[in-house]
Amino acid sequence: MILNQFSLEGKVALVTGAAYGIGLAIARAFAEAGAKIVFNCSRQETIDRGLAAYKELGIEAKGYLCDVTNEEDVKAMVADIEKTVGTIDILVNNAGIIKRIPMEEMSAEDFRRVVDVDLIGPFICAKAVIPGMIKKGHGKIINICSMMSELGRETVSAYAAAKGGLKMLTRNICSEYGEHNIQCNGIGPGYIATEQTAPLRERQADGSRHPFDKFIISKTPAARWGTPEDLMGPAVFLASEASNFVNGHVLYVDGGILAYIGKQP
Ligand code: NAP
Ligand code: GCO
Repeated sequence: MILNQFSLEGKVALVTGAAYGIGLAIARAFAEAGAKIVFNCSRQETIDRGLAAYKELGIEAKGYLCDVTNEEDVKAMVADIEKTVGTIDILVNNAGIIKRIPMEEMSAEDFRRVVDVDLIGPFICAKAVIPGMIKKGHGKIINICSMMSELGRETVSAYAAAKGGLKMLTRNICSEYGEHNIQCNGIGPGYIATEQTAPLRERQADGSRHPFDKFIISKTPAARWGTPEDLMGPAVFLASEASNFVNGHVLYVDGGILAYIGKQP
């Protein structure tokens, strides 16, 4: 039965940064497909917020206080998960930050921090889970990329560099570990209504829509912002056996932005 291929029954899924936003939606989808959920954030208050959200949803999730840029902490977290929950079958590198600063005003420290979280963090997390996946004979790694894995725009130089690198890290993990039945793919969300993009959608003083909000609507064939829920189905597909021969691919879930020149003003 083809639908059985989409089941995550009995799988252990680690979704980084999954206290709210895109990560919470993906973890919720995995739980509904049968997976056990583990997540981590870098602040205790976010962990607490996430645990309350999962409880509200009736999902038993385990939360870890762990900054994805801290390799020792990530290794300790993965070891504890393997001991107390089980070997990780699915890793979603979702945790991420953005700094919107014109390049000539951005410090190297700011640039480095964004790359640290958005690119080095996924490397550290993938490196920590791969040995268990090899032993188990299978694994799924999903890297949350971005429109900025393909396009640039003003003020997001660090983020675009990191997300472009994350696309290539995705392809390299595919290349290096495909023979161990590990599939590594990316999801490239379009513009999604979360806390991260809230500043781009803020109502203006006169009550009108933010100029960037109007811009994105004109650049999206779907003529709307995406929601975290739009990512649930694609994530289950890439986490399940239904995608066992899909590897090194970035699936853009963008309402058609990358295909569209944009509506004439
Ligand atoms: P968000 O609302 O800002 O949530 C980010 C999550 O990551 C939070 O739970 C945050 O918790 C956690 N996090 C941040 N730094 C961390 C670190 N160093 N270690 C561990 N956890 C960390 O983001 P979102 O909009 O849901 O986006 C999630 C992912 O999708 C990001 O990778 C983002 O780049 C990507 N994305 C977003 C969009 C969009 O339009 N929203 C589009 C494309 C791609 P703490 O702060 O407590 O650590
Ligand atoms: C921005 C936005 C985008 C989205 C997303 C688009 O400032 O341009 O934050 O970068 O977060 O990455 O796919």
